Formats: sequence, C-alpha cells, structure tokens
Amino acid sequence: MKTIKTQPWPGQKPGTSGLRKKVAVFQQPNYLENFVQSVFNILGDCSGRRLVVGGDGRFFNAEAIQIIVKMAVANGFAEVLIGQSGILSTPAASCVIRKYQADGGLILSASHNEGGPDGDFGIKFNGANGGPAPEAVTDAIYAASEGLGEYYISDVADVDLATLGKVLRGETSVTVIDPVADYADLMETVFDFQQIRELLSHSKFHMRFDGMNAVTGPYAVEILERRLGAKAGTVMRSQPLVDFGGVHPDPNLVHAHELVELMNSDTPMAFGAASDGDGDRNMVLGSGIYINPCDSLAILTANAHLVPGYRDGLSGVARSMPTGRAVDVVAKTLGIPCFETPTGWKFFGNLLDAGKITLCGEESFGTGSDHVREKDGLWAVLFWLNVIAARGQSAKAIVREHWLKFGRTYFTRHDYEAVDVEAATDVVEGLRSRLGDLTGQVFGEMTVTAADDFSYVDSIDGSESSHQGLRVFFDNGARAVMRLSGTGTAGATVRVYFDCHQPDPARQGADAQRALAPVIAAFESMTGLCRAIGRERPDVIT
Ligand code: VG1
Ligand code: CO
Repeated sequence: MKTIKTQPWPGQKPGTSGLRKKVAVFQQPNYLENFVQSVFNILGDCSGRRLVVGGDGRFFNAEAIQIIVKMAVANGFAEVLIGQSGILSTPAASCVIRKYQADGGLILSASHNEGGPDGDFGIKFNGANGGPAPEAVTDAIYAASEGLGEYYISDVADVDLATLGKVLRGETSVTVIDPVADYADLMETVFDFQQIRELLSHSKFHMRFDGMNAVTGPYAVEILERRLGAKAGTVMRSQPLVDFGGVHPDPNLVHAHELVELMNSDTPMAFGAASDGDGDRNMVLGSGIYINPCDSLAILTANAHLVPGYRDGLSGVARSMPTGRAVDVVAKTLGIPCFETPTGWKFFGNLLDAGKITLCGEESFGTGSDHVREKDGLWAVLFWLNVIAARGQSAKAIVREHWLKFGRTYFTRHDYEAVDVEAATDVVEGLRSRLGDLTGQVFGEMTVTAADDFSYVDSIDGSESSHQGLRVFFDNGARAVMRLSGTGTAGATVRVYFDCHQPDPARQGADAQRALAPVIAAFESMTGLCRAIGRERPDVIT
C-alpha cells in the first residue's frame, strides 16, 4: 500500500447526477484518485466492506476501474464486485448493490453526454440502498475533496475484466460478475414474460430497441431477443463502444432519428424504444405516436395493476418538479399520494425506501419504481410491452384512451446549451428577483397567478433543498419553469419547461409546441430570455 501526497482539485462538486467533466479533466494526475479517496473517506472505515464497480463502457471506463480496484485494496475493502468488461448499466448496478447487500457502488458514466477521448466522463457514488447518494453525502464528499492531502493505492496487478470469477488482490477478493444476469432475473419477477413473449411472437408486432452503441445493448439482447424470443436484430446498435460510435447517446427524437425513421416508414414498427449511455433513460414510440415521458409515467401508473409486480396496487407516486403534471391527475383518481421532488433521482430514494411511493419519474426520459433505486430504461420498455400485451391495444390507442379519461397534459422542454455562464446566471437571477411582484401581472394573453423559487423539504429526513427551479403559474392552468442544468460540462445549459392541462377531448390532438405557444410567448416576454443569452431559438426541444 502506498500513501500518495496530493493537492485538492477545485470543483469536485457532484451535480445532479455525480461528478461529470471532460475526459481530459479526469485523466489529469490524481483527479479521479482524489475523488475516489474523498468518497472512501466519507464511508469511514472500509475494512470488511463490499463495493460494486462498473460503468457504461465509455472511453476511460476500463482504466478508471483498475485505479479504483487498487485504491479499494489499499483502503481495506473486503470485496469488490465488477461487471464483466467493466460494464454495468446504472439500473443494473443498483440491482447488484441491493442483491449482494453491498455497502455501495461507484458507477462510471456521464449518462447521455457524448463519449470518446474528447467527450465526457463521470463518476457517481450510490449507497447501500442502491440509490444515488443524497445531497448530504455528496456535499460531504465535496467538502472532503477540498481538504484532501493524501490518498491510498496499492500496486497489485490489474484485474482481467474479461474473465468471470474471483481473484485475490492483496487481502481483497475481487469478483468479475455477469453484468446482465441478475438484472434480467429481476425483470422476470416484475413482468409477465409469458404474455410479452406471446405479443412478440405475433406476426404483425414488429419492434426495435435502439441501444445507441451504449451500455443497454447486451441487456436488451439478453432480455428481448433471448428470454422473450424477439427476432434477432430487434436490438439495433447493440454493441457498447467506447465512443458510442460517434452517436450522442441521448434517447430523444433528434439523436435516435434512425429509430424515428423506422417508426415512420411505409411499414412502421408497432413499437420502438431507445435508452441512453448508462441505460437509465427511455424513450418510447408507438406506431404514429411519440409518448412524452410525463405522459408515460401517468399511463404506466394508470395501468400498473396489469403488471404482476404492481398488481397489489401502488403506495404512491412521485415526479420531479419540472415534470409535466399528467401523473398528478391519475394519482388523484386512484386516491394515492403524489409527491413533487427536485430534479435528480437522488430525491426519490428516501420516499422509495420508506415505502411511500412505488413509481416515479422525470420529464428527462426517466421512469422507475421500487424494484431498484435508479431510473430504469429497459424496465420502462418492458412495462409498456406488458401493458400493450395485457390490453391487446396499440400504444397509440392506449395513449388516446388515457387522454380521454384523464385529460391531456401538454408538455415541452426547451434547452439552450453552452450558454455564456454570466448571461445565463443573470437571466435566472433577474427572474428570481422579480418573483414577488409577478402575481397579477399580464404577459401576452395570460395573467400570473403565483410564482416562486422551488424549495423541497424531504418528508423522511427533514433535509431541505432550496433554489431548485423558478416556477410561474398562469390563470389558464399553464406553468413555466426555468432552471440551470447540473449535468453539463461546457458553459451553462438553461432549461425551460412548459405544461398545460387540456381536459377537452376536441382539443387534445394538437402539436405540443402549438398548444403551448401562448405560455411560451408569455414567458419570453416576461424574461427576455432569448435576447439576454443571444439566441434565436432553443438548441433542443423535447
Ligand atoms: C438532467 C435531467 C434530470 C436527470 C439528470 C441525470 O439533469 O434534467 O432529470 O435526473 O440529467 O440523468 P440536469 O441537471 O442537466 O437538468 V442521467 O440519465 O444523467 O443519469
Ligand atoms: Co442516464
């Protein structure tokens, strides 16, 4: 074991989902090591403990794992479990931590951010419940990183990540595990595989799953093609590549355009889905319909009784604050509580652990349940397939019926990326300073009924998180939300979210941008956002 003297690196503050920086930043001497030691220091005495390590396979994944193993050995961990080839999707890592009762895990991923030598890298710490460390822990890690003077590493040999099985490194037992099997087994306990198998064997039901050359490919091949009998080739772009083959592994209509084209071809697929870099996001498409993630959460909630894992009912649901409020309407009808949390999966953890919620989701293509403590892309796809099979209806028919019954909540998010940090901060601060005066003011055709800076008090541990996004409510029921991203690595990303509920069936067929045009215009006239940041339009609209 060696003790290496080091200097604190500035800015090792985990964001919405872990520490995320350019690959070149992580490759600097002691950068990764400092952060990992800060995590271990917060864990305290590591002797006798079990750690899970894996990642989305992006550039620097394998190198980082070797460093982490050597540090785990020096810090006295009893056992390290690693996904074969360094692979573990984020939900699979959560599953493995829980199943093998590990004390925590390090997940190497920058999720939906681009990979490769010029792309992004990231690392996040999940606790013994399998979920992202709560803010109190990430704050403590950051504080530890700022005062770090040394780290511990051993010079044991590298571990062969390709070979399954157990080896000894120093006193630490290091096991390379099958990254897919435990997760696939868990899925079999939640869903009706027999029913889905019958659906997939139907000659008219064609589907595609886009792995985007990222981590989900092997999981989707095993579950959809091997265990559920979907045709070979159902999973496209199924090989995890270090640079994702140049693909931006963000499952939206822009980056998954090949899938979108297949859905709109002369012989369209009945169902299409895609996942992101680390496998926790999902985009679902039916023939002739894109299902936005807020609707998806609401529809899965309304149909959960059709799925074996949720047959006994849901204790409650939760959505992140900016997420469209479609699920609130369903929760009210079902008579179950609906919680509103800040952006980021870490805020669902306590509610899930306490049994207060069964399903939860975010507008950013994240949906999940109490089966693990992360959002879960393939789980959402299997949920949809199970519902389609059980109802014997197309995805489009299911969505349409849902809107008829519960009303449609239009939703869109506008992203302005790589914005000048000062300009972005000025716009947000400018609006924040006016929040108290907005009520009663008229913008375009709409009057403001309330405005605030979202603050959250965790009902389980009482912790408070403030400044989680600016909210403006209008008299027609519409809402606009603005916040700065906590996952970007270049400049600032401004996110603006709009939603509005439409109960009238005659007005549920509009394009979302059109339906939301009045609130979009009102917000622009209120903030002068585009002018202030020097943009004409958003970079990405979802
Ligand atoms: C974004 C999303 C948020 C999500 C987070 C991590 O954060 O908005 O909903 O939880 O990414 O997702 P931000 O701060 O950039 O808005 V992932 O798939 O990176 O783990
Ligand atoms: Co992700």
